[in-house]
Amino acid sequence: MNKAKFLLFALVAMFATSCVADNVDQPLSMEQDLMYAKKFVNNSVGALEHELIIFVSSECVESLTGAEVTRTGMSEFDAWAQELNAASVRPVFNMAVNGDRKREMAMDRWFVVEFAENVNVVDAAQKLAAVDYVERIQFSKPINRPSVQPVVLVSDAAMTRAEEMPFNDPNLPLQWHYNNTGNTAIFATSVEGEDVNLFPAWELTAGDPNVIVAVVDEGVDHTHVDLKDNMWTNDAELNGTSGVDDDKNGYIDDIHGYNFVGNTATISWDRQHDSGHGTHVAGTIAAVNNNGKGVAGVAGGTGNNDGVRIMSIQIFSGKNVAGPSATAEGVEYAADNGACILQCSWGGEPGAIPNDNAFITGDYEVEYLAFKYFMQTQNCDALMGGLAVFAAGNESKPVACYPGAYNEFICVTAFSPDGLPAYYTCYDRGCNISAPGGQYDLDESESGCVLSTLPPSLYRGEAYGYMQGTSMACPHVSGVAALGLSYALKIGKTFTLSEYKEMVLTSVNAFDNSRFVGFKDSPEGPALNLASYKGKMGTGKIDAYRLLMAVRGDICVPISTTESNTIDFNAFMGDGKVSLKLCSDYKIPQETIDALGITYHQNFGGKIVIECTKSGVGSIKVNFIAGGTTQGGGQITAGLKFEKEFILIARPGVAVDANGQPQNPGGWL
Ligand SMILES: [Ca+2]
Ligand SMILES: [Ca+2]
Ligand SMILES: [Ca+2]
Repeated sequence: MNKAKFLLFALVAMFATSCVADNVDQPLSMEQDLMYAKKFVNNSVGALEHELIIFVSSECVESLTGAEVTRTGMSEFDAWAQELNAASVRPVFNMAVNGDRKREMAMDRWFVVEFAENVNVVDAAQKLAAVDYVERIQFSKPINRPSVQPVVLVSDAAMTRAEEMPFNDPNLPLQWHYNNTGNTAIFATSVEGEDVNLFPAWELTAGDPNVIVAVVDEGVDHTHVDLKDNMWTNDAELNGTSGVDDDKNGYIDDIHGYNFVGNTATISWDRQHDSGHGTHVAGTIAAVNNNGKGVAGVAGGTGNNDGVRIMSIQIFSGKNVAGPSATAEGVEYAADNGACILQCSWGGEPGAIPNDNAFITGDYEVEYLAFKYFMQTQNCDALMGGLAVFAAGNESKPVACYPGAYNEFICVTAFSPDGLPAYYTCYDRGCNISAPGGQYDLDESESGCVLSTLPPSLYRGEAYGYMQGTSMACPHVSGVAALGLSYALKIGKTFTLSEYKEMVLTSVNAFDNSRFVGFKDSPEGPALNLASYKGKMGTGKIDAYRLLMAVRGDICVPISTTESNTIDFNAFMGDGKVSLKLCSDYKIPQETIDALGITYHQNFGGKIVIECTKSGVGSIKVNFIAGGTTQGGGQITAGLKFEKEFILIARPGVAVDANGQPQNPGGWL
């Protein structure tokens, strides 16, 4: 039992004793105290004082649904509601949509009780715990909202040398996070290739409108010139009657999502204390590509209305945050209205709550149930479930924050343009994968941060700007995951959620451990001791092209542009221990030789040596022989010969083998 829980228990016991005289003839026994305490899902520290969330026995669902809070017909509950001046009781979840499946998950048994004014919620909960058919009570504790300070990109600062770029968005050359050329004007210690490897991926797909990503965040500026065409649109509402729930999904006039803070279809993004966080995150996933305007998004299409779609699930507004039941409702809405990826750049403080899954699934029961429902909902033909992606947190602690830390969500750490951990990123426990989150340079210049869309109405008409954070890394992973699903739709593949998570988590470039020595200076706070980050940033750095190759079923072989590579292709076949012989003949297309700047290649005793100079992707066809032998020139004397194509991904750094382990350079000699 942790300390917070213990304190609550002590408090509960005290209240139990003090209210005994009013309600029952006999003092409560120790057993009864324990029974009541067991009904509390979480502790009350920081809880909202105008609501409680309750889970009731199945027999009273009907009485509580649609009833006035003091006239449910259940006398104990009505008496309690009258005493506390409760204002309403309503179901948390929308049972009008997918009701059967929700009932199977007991989602119909969760209710929110709201009070007319603030009450002592511990007192209220304690009294409610005495009601038999109230089985569990969750204190309503809002999550922390992310704090960021964007730097606005003034419009005439846009780059003009976009002609060599795959798309014509004028600021795309500044988006190092998609294609890092090692430009030291962007970041003093920039390293080529430290990006999500987007350009070769875009040659295969740039999105699909059937993939809908729910941005759970501040409201997304759906009027933004570089976002509006990629907004999810509820056509029934768009063409429907104002004030009427035209599609009968339980929400009136919800055209691009819903505002779960204000419980209104009016999504907002420029209230006082808004930062544009939701709009920035949305732009990374799906700013409209190739429209000659602003920036590009990871899965923003090719300019032919073919980007993935953004649904705005607003849970932050100004200083206000949606409580747990409204957040749960938002996640449910995303599942019920077509989203297959949940983009969540927020969470609690790392270390403030124990990162143990029983705690998470137990103490945040109503939100967890909504996430579980989302993960079990199929909205995309390519994915049998829903993928939830979270930011790890910006407190530079060796632990991720909840909910990202939970083992069914993908939790994202951040690296900077030098390919090293960003100075603020959380790491280690609960962290699964890394992506560019950017950072201010030592001279505090901002171009090493992530460039995306901002609401112009919040920034005096400027529509683009820089932000740094794991919040900015997270949408790179959601965006790449959305791109992978777009490609899967294109080539007709379908994956289970588990398969797809594995593919995302392993479609990475390894961190170069040889660089994790000494200290990295940061523009704020203490220098990073790099050794403590070694192997703790997640599986590696997300690579869009690799994910597309994984979707296709092709094997990627990482090679170094700075060291000689001695590649044992056998290690990439089967479990790496298959008895195969590599034939001496192999083919590297001229295209690949040019793209990677290959200066040397040769077969030496069953391994192929490749030396190259440029970051990029290419391919090689090698021949294996099963159960036979070869003579010189690749002639088979026995056995079965087959050809296999591998994808080569060239990046600077240590040459690694199939397991991401450093090779022994020169070992073939
Ligand atoms: Ca509606
Ligand atoms: Ca309507
Ligand atoms: Ca654009």
